[in-house]
Amino acid sequence: MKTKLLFTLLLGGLWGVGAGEQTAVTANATNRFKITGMHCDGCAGGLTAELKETRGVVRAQVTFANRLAVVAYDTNRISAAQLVATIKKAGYTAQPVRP
Ligand SMILES: [Cu+2]
Repeated sequence: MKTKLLFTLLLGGLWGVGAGEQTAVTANATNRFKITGMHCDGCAGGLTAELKETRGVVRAQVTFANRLAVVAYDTNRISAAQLVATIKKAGYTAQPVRP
């Protein structure tokens, strides 16, 4: 009984996530930002998490080794300038890297 309930919740959760992704945010742009102010991998991990929680961001990967943030996002929900502002709010400086 308990197992069945758990299974149902799990299935519902998975389905919910899938459905949400289909209707919600679609990445139509990817930008790279040079980040200054990071001191370690922890900073990069924290900033990655921060970006992933930001509305309109679909994928984010910040690496400390090359001080780079790669962000895939939905331009209907967030702009490159807003991404820079988000990174600044997290305590770092971001400069867009021209491809
Ligand atoms: Cu750090």
